[in-house]
Amino acid sequence: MSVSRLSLALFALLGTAPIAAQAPTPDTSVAAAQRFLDAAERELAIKSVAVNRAGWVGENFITHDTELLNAEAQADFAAALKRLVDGARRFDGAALPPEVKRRFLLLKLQLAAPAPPDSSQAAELARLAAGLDADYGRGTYCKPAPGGKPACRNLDDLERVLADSRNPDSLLDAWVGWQTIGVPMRDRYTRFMALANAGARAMGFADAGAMWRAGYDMPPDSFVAVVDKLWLDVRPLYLQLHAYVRRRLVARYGTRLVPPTGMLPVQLTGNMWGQDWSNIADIAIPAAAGSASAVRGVDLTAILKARHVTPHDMVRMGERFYASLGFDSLPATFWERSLFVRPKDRDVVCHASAWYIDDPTDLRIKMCIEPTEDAFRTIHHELGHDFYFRAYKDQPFLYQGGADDGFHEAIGDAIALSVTPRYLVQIGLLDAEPPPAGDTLQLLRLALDHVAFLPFGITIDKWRWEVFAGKVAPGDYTRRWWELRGSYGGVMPPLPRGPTDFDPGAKYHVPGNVPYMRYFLAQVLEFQFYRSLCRVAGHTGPLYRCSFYGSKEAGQRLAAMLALGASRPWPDALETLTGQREMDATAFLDYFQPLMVWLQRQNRGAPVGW
Ligand code: X8Z
Ligand code: ZN
Repeated sequence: MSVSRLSLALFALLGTAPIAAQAPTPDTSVAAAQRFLDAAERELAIKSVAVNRAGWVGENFITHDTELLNAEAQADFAAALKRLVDGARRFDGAALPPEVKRRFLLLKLQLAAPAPPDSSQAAELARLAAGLDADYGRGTYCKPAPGGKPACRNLDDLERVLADSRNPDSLLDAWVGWQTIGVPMRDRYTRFMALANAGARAMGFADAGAMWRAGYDMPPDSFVAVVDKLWLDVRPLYLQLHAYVRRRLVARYGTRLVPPTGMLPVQLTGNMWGQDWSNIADIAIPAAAGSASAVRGVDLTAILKARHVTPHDMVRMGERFYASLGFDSLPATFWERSLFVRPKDRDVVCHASAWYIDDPTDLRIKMCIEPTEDAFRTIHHELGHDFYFRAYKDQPFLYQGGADDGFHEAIGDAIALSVTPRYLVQIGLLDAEPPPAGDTLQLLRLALDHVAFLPFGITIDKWRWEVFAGKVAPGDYTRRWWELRGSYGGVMPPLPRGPTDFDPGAKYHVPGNVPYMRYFLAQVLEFQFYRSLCRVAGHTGPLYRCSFYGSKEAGQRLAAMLALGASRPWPDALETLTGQREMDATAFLDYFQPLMVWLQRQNRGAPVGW
């Protein structure tokens, strides 16, 4: 039902005669607001299925046509949403209960890039969004081969070099090569942002970044203060890890490549973006005298490779974890429709994602799975999204979301923290649990992922918020990107970057327009969730040894929070699971406490910071 027909019907119900030349007073009662929202939800629920299907096909079979079909579906949804948000304006200032106001806010926040008022600009925005996303998926780095066809490598190939090669020239080449995919995106991204900003402004937000910050049940300034405080709480641990890893890199590559008191060259971190250093565990955890392999932590990647565990097996293992908590197993369609392996014959966006296409059960993941620990954890991450989708599927449409987006990202990661050595023994991937003497280096392995991620997690949207706010000119995008990567994380590019480079475009969430602060929040929240679930499961002893695998009690507690979806402000959801109403980093810091002590000892007398 269209909004104009709805308001006409309401007017007829009231039965008052219009006064000539005077606009009728709209009904802004609570009941009218609820009816409006119910109708909006019905319309959006239908339209969202088309968006999901087009999005799935657009990312899974990248062609000229699927890109346009994706853009059309997005534009159609965005136009409907715009009409609804405009219609909702008549309730501005009406005395409405908080839960109704919350639904109106959630309505405005449905799209990360809302349509601008001008319809041709709205179509342009949808095309730019679909095009940038597809271009990321198509991205390859081709090098002229002497006398032959250029040799092209996709992101998987280049990421493998970053993870496995220890040859500085190969690392530099792979890193610089991948950044080239960003260059042609810069001007389109600039235009994309201007149009998204126009959409956000039409809804009363200062810009799209301000709109993103409005989704956290607190005044936007307070949200920024909470984020900054969390970062300051975990920063000392990061500084210790950074200093330690820098010394290990100096030992490996020498001071010509690694400045002993400076920043880490990103191409030496084992990861394209320097966001996860677990691929250089071999460098960080040397086979020095006294550290027998049994105390050097479990190398899950080596195990998965040695045992020839297939991508399908890895997903089954993830599913079994959730089933052990009491969740229903995944439907047959999940196995039929998901993508687990990069297809050889077509372009796809391989960046891992989880999908809920339509009611009641069409859940999927899309991932190009390699036999690595990183992928194993990411599978649990993606399944966390799917089990969350299913848990809140009976909520009204606007409440079909995480308590906030950080919650959505944290669920599967909290589960993955239960992938402990003991759990690997339980599921038959490891023959025997390593002795307690191995705990610290096992923690170091995890810190190379979780602790290293923190400054990266915060910087992406610190950058985007500034860019959306118009504080950075296009010629300075990449300069500012690295300034923030440097000041928060002490990570630097291997070569000077120029004004036409667009390194942010080489990170999926920028062309994909996925807000990123969610991952920083998730990094903190997942430890809060995990600590509570461990307590419910009756765990005693050091937190990092806990696995709540098989605990139906933990499963019930988790399910109760998931089922709330976005129906309550996030502090209520957090309280349901943890008894706390605030995000705090104590669980994170408790978990890594023994490592902090060890790192401080290792770093004694050595430079810390940059
Ligand atoms: O994008 C993701 C997930 C999909 S929601 C794989 N993550 C961030 C990233 O890869 O940059 C998970 C960790 C951070
Ligand atoms: Zn995710």
